[in-house]
Amino acid sequence: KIRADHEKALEEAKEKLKKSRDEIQAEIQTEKNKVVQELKKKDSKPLPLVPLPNLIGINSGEPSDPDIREKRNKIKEMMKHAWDNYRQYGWGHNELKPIARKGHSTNIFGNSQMGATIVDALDTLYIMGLHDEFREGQEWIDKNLDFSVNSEVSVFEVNIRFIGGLLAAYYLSGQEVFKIKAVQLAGKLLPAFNTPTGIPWAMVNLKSGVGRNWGWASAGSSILAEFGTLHMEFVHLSYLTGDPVYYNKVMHIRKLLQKMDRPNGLYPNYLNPRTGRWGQHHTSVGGLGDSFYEYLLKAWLMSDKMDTEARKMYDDAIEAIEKHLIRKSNGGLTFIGEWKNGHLERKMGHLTCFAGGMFALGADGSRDDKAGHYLQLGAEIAHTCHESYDRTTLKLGPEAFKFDGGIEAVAVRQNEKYYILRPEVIETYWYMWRFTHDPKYRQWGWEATQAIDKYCRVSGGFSGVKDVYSSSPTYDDVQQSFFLAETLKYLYLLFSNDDLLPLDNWVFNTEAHPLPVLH
Ligand code: DMJ
Repeated sequence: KIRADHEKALEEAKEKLKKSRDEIQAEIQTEKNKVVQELKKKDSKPLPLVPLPNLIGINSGEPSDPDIREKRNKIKEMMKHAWDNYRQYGWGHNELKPIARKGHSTNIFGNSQMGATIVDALDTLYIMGLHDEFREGQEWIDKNLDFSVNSEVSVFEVNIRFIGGLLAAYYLSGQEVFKIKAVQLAGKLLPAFNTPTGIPWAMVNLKSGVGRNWGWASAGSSILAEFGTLHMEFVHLSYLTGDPVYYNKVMHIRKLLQKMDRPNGLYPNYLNPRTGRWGQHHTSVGGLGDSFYEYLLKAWLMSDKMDTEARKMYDDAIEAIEKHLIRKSNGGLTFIGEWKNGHLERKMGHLTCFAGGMFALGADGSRDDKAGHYLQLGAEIAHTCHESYDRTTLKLGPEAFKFDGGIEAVAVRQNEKYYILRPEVIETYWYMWRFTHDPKYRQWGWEATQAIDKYCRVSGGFSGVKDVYSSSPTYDDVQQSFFLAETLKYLYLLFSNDDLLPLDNWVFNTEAHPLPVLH
């Protein structure tokens, strides 16, 4: 058979060589056109008509108190400043360098210009009523956002920022283009799940589908917060396409995790996708772990509280976290440390501060009716994180802060003193505000707004700062896309009425993109 195939191929080659150069080129072109047509057919396969979930609370949320209105307008003005400068100097690039006034990108977005800031900012623009800007973004996405690129991207980042951003823009505006793009992109991520265990690779090449893991991760592992932060978006993708493939992928991950032994009931941050074994026994509610816990809770909320399996996993996880990682400092500040090979590191990251909001959000429905306890825990974390801001010169929080000896909520290492426009502390203020209406959360949110405007604003946008303890900080010259997606959105919501995106009907993904509850 091999010989016969070989001879047939030789015959064909001989035939081809008899043709003129032009004829051969024309044939190649015809073949190419056929492939393009096929691809188009595949892409334009219409999505099924599904009933839209209950989209309640897409309104202006305008507060009646003139002082609150003024603060909210200020936040909207900051959004406009961030957007206009990106529009002028970084349009189409992933992010903006506000001082160099040019585009910026990092390896999480691969090597192509995917307009990360546009996609991440869309729903914030919409909520703030910046409709011209929203339309500009939509037009760019329609004409330019193309996923057939030879580029290796982070599966997690693309999921939370792009798929989450596109889905939220679709639900808010009803514009089909966002749904279509989200589904096209999701198809490009699926090859990342082709591993011996079904635990996806951290990165995938959008064109070839080849996946691999970060070189720095323990023993070739995938990261808990990455493969564990796909559920919300993937459930919506299955809902909108009628194709269970997305749902099956994330449920497979869940089932696999359920079967595994957990040291002290804690989930390690690292899991090897080839062997299915844990890597180093490090556990964190901050970087590398954070949104895995968040998505267990939100899976339950997004299912209209039907997904009790997810709720149970969340309850078990936070019980172990409370037992092993949460402590009170000598000065009475509650903090969440990190577990490293059998000992507790008394250090908390800015990223970990999101947990205050998570505890409050999960209070209702908690095991043994400990709602009061978890709301209190949320308030204590909010207080600690506020202290981490208040104890700096710029009144902006450091990346990580310690609780050791006499040190309380202060960064020690020089490389942990930066603030890169992160949202987590403000996110927690907003959730605490929604659940308690204690005015201190608006006050703390306003302090942060003023500090960002004073120390991070430059004429070309907003920049992170390298040292929050220095009175003359230097800039890192990056306007992160999550500043527009999350930080400014949470601030705006903090000064809006609660009937704008009520939490009974919307669940925010980990990049602050609201997705409706699927009743
Ligand atoms: C965001 O991209 C997301 O919130 C993610 O879950 C972790 N943190 C960054 C912003 O700090």
